[in-house]
Amino acid sequence: MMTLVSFKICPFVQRVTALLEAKHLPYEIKYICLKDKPEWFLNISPHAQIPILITDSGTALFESDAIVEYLDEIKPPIEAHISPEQRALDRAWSYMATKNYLTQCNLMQSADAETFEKRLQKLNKIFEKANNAINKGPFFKGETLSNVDIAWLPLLHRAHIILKHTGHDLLTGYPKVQAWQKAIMKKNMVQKSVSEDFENKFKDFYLSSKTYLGAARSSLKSGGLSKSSCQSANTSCC
Ligand SMILES: N[C@@H](CCC(=O)N[C@@H](CS)C(=O)NCC(=O)O)C(=O)O
Repeated sequence: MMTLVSFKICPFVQRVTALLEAKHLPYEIKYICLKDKPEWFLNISPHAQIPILITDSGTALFESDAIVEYLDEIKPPIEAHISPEQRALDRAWSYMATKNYLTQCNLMQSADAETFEKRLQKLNKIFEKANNAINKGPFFKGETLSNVDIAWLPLLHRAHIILKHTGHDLLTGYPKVQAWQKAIMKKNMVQKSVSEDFENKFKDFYLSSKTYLGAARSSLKSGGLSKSSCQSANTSCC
């Protein structure tokens, strides 16, 4: 069976697990601690990054883009009969999401309102592009789920958790993206693509007292956002 070397709150891992789930491919997960990377991992991961997918024949694949393309080679894409042009477009829209996973990680770690707003503007740019590109929905390209949905899933899932716990909607102003997020969140693969304790781990990391969003979370109960309660985040991005 394939093994995915993982870290619980990594969005690059989640895009791979979501695809494995969507394709019903069996796999096992091996979690590592990024702050104390084991020797065996450093030996197989050229960038010392996760995800790493160890194939059935024991080859260690790295870079989530390459892993996704490999999975599409061994089992047909979740959307059948895509032309080469359409596949290129799908990849380009997918890259737009994956290139901004860290933008969202940084945004969520912002320690104060000013930093948060500045970083949000960067993320807003891609949500605006997606909002303009979506036609009828419910998914990015219409009725059928595609690799583009899988690539954006970690961004939309994280925005959903933030809204739930802080009342802060990262997708405000982008109604088509909000509707798309709702459609994605209804899919079983979202929960299956993360560990059972994902939401708690996520909250501990991004919604702690050290972040602006964490302050929003605590003040949601007490009725208002207190900027002065923010402290600087000293953790590194996922
Ligand atoms: N381009 C890589 C990015 C993967 C990445 O940035 N992974 C992060 C975790 S989300 C990582 O392994 N960081 C190593 C570290 O924090 O030491 C991919 O698409 O797989």
